[in-house]
Amino acid sequence: MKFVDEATIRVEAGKGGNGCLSFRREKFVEKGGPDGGDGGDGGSVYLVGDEALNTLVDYRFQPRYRAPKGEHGKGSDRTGASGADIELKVPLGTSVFDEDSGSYVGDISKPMDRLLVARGGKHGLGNTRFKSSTNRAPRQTTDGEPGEIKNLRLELKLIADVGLLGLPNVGKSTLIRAVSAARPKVADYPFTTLVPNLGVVRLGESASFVVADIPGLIEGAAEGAGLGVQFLKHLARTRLLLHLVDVAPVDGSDPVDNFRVIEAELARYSEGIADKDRWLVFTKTDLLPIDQRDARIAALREAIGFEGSGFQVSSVSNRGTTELMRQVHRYFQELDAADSADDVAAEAEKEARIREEVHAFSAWQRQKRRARRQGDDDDDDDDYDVEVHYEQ
Ligand SMILES: Nc1nc2c(ncn2[C@@H]2O[C@H](COP(=O)(O)OP(=O)(O)OP(=O)(O)O)[C@@H](O)[C@H]2O)c(=O)[nH]1
Ligand SMILES: [Mg+2]
Repeated sequence: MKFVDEATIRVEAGKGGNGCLSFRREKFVEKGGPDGGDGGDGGSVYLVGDEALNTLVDYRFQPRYRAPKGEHGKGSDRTGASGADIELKVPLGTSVFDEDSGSYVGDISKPMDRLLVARGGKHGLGNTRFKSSTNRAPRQTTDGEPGEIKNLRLELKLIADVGLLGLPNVGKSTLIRAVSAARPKVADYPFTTLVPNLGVVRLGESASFVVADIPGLIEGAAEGAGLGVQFLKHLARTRLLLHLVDVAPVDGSDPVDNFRVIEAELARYSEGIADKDRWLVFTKTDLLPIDQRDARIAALREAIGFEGSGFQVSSVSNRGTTELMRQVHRYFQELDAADSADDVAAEAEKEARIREEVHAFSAWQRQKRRARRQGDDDDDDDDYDVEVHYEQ
């Protein structure tokens, strides 16, 4: 299965059926009254949330959907049948934009969320409707209205509570393997992870949350270097980011510089995401001699000048990993307890801002890709030809 997190589709609602022009024919009545029925309404198109899906790949293969039209009205006052609505299933976390106007249409975030994206045309009226005391034989009818036609841009942002952020090779996938049942590939070269992985962290019976491991970023990612920043959008819906910094990179690079590279790319991509709560997590602490470990890490922290919470882990020796997950869970509990109406409004505002930033960025990237291709109209530009893993 391909992992596709963006798609453009065309949805066409059905036209309403026309009203009918008809008169009753009765055996001994020369001309009966009008009996033309109304047409039926055209079918509408809805998007519906389906938690079993985690990719928009189907919409890449089949980008066009048409709801049936309403039937025309008939004689004997028979109303035409309405066209059935059609429902297109999309993964939770799908944002919908009108491709032509660029405006935001809505979000699908819960199972069975239902979003009207193209309204079916209203039915036309049969001549019966125009009967009056002064006009007993109306020849007037109306036609059904056309259905809405929309080009929609779908953008999927996976739903996770925690996002892992960092350069390639810092140990993001190893951490998610250490704390969840997810089994993303781990290797000692950059860009091992090519698509996001989700892992469910369970702490006891009822405590669980979802962690997203995304491909590593490098300097220039916002301009497309490495795998680019397109995966950052999957951090948009997280409540907490863990910024992983390797304390002893094999390439001899400076952890402080490495930290800054990620901060800069993040800020260039989306200020809203950069403003999210973020903790600093030093990884691979087993690579430091034990007697120097704490002092070296304290010095790094000082040099980085990070204000928020700081942690150290070794996923290989499982040092600090469970404790980190406990802290994350405690933090979520505090957030949930503090949730007030004000927070909800402020959160919604932040979410809207991030949605717009992510959308604008992806539109800009598409434009650049298009300009580069010049004339090549194959729009197969957002595929990652690999699998997405979601393990419980
Ligand atoms: N010594 C030590 N090595 C680690 C630790 N965590 C990860 N590694 C090693 O670091 C290398 C990279 O680990 P990954 O988990 O693949 O790193 P990543 O951040 O997911 O990398 P990308 O997917 O390329 O972005 C692998 O060789 C791991 O075995 C750790 O705690 N200690
Ligand atoms: Mg990885």
